[in-house]
Amino acid sequence: MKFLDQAKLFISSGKGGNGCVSFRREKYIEFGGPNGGDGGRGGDAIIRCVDGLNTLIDFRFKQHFSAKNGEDGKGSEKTGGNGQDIIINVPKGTIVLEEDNKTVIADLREVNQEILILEGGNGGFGNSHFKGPNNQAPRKANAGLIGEEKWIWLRLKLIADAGLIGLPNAGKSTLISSISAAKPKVADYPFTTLNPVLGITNHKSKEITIADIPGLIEGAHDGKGLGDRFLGHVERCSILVHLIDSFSEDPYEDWKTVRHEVESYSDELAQKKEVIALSKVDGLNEKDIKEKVDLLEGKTGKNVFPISSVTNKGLEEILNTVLNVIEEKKIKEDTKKWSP
Ligand SMILES: Nc1nc2c(ncn2[C@@H]2O[C@H](COP(=O)(O)OP(=O)(O)OP(=O)(O)O)[C@@H](O)[C@H]2O)c(=O)[nH]1
Ligand SMILES: [Mg+2]
Repeated sequence: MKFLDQAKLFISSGKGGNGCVSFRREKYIEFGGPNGGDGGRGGDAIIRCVDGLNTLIDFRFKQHFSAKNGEDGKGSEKTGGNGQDIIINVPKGTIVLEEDNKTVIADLREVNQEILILEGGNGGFGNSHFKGPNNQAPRKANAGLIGEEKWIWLRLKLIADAGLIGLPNAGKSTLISSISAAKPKVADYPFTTLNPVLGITNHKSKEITIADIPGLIEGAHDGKGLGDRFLGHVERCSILVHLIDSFSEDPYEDWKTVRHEVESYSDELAQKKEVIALSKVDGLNEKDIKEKVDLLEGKTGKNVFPISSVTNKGLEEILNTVLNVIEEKKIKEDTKKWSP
């Protein structure tokens, strides 16, 4: 199975053009001086963060990216043209790593942010550079410098305001499809979602981005069911919305299972604000809902919202909470930015 959140690329910058050996040949000038131009610079390899991309899917089909070589210098002092840069466009949230897939080269979080990954080789000097008092007719020119090449990894960690977590079949994808235009597959069997999906919802004229990830199971933080990779996608969210199926035999046990994975993954993730959504409550009567909500709130110490993505019950309330947390976090970050 191929995933869209990781890609290995081979990139190369361009070689510089060679300097040229050439002499002036003009009527009435017997011994024309050297006039070989310099080679052009090889193109750079650049990675740029752009809007409008959500996955690394394009790299499934193309893994090699080469900048163009600089042109060789020409006679009459003509410098060769510079080689064209290669620009690799990636989505917001892409981390660029060395071939070892561990050493981070860059973390591209802002649109238009770019990094120069490999520099093109310099062009070589043409023979006009080598003219001196002792050598009026140098036959020497430099070769252009070679470009560089290497393998790198791209890893996408979605940047969303809220992340949906929960066991498989908890109703995460149904929720995101009822509050946003995202239409992930929904089905009545576990592991329906295989790749993270981003949805955008408008609430009180504010945009909220929400990440739906595949269901988490015991051992997820260790990579079981690729869970560690999925947890990476909610690492940068302001708030976790933890869905628990109200039809479950033991909702508290479900909560603990997923919490254990979150806590084992990282402290940072564990400390994120979490709200609980008790899902699919259209199947329960008010008394049962209250009983389950009270029980979960008592045991977890967190706010529990009974919701139904079918009747839209509770969605307004949960979005209000999500929005409040996001706004609070923004205010905190802005204060940090502006205070000396
Ligand atoms: N009655 C009812 N059924 C729901 C609701 N939300 C989800 N379901 C059903 O629950 C099943 C699982 O829903 P999904 O949204 O695919 O669950 P998921 O959490 O995304 O599952 P994975 O992608 O496998 O992790 C589907 O059959 C849905 O129709 C709800 O609010 N009410
Ligand atoms: Mg799903």
